[in-house]
Amino acid sequence: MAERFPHLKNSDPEVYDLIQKQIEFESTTLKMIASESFAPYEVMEAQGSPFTNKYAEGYPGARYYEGNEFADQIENLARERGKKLFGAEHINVQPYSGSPANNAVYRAIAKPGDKIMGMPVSQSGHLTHGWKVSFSGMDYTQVPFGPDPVTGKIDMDQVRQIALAERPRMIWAGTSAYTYKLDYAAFADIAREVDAYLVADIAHINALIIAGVHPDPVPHCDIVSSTSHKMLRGPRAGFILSKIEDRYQQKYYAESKFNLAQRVDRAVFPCLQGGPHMHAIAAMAFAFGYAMTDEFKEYGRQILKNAQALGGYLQQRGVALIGGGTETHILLLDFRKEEYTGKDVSQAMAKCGIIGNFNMVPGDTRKPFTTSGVRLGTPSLTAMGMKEADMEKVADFISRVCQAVKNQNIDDVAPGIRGEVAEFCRSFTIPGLA
Ligand code: DSN
Repeated sequence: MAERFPHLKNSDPEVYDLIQKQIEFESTTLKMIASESFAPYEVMEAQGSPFTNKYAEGYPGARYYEGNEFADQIENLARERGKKLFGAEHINVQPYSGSPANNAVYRAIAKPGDKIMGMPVSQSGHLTHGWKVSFSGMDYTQVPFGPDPVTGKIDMDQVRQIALAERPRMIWAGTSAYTYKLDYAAFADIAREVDAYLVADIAHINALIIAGVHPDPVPHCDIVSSTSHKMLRGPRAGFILSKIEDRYQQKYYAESKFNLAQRVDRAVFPCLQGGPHMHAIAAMAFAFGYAMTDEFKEYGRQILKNAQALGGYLQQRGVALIGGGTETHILLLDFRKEEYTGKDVSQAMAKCGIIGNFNMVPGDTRKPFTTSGVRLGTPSLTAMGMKEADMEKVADFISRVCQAVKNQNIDDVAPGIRGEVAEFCRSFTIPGLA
């Protein structure tokens, strides 16, 4: 295989060296951060293409710069593929990432000060769903809901009661550390009952939806936002799917001449962003095309199978899980009853080459910077080609780390486990790295 990054190697060995180190790191560790996977070469090639040079403020056919013949074509290709992939009426592919996409969602359907229902970060939600230190919690008033502290599952009756009492302008159906499927039909019934917009944030679970192993939010929601990286394996960017017409136009936007799709577009540009990242949009076009293949759908199904197999093997080895397993790509290891914390375990895992993150769990009494949980996901392992049987080995590594944390001898055992993990990883072909 031809040498990669030859120009960088010649002109900037310092940057080249760090890229090589990252490749070595990613090739020899178990990447189990639930929001990561492996982008294929094609995504990296498209992102490294001359589209990175192009200014294209505006939308296809209506740009504020000349020379956009091919930029228009690539953006239209991404839009057509994205709409087809998700069965959406409208798509905007310009958001720079997930948080800017969600910022645009607010601008399209809410006004500063409006009440919005979302899950706090400490209860499996996302920063942009109204968390106090994010723009979303500063500019809008979060009405929180969250999983039951005992079961770890959202109680839809409770969601309905809160919505009826608070009458929010919008409801976020989206999570970043949740192990159950979301019932979008039930969310939609509640939203309609209180005249709220329903927005699904599917950044974490889009491949599961594409693979048909998670309910599809598109028929039920006014807007669906997402990133195109994470398990979708595209560029680090965002996109927004929406209906064209606004079901609440008369109620909330009677004075506006713009429908819902137009308001989403105007919220992205010119309200929040300038020039779109055309290199990311080119990569998104590829990623949407790839996500329509049988190979990708099989990957989506296998993510779930691997997460469920891993959950089973971990519990056999005495590692407790929130909800006793998973219906998604995520496992939440539960250390609420232990003297050690989620942070202790995630740091110990990292010493052994198993990369996850410490995370609050439902009913957590510890602080966000220590936590009682560790969040793990299976997209990256699945992209490497791992199957259910491989999860036994992964569970074995993780349970040995937990035991070492308990025995307070992690520094003694870490080098040995680290070596075994690296050897195990080398037996797989890693997309985009091999
Ligand atoms: N920060 C991402 C995650 O890890 O879940 C979501 O944006």
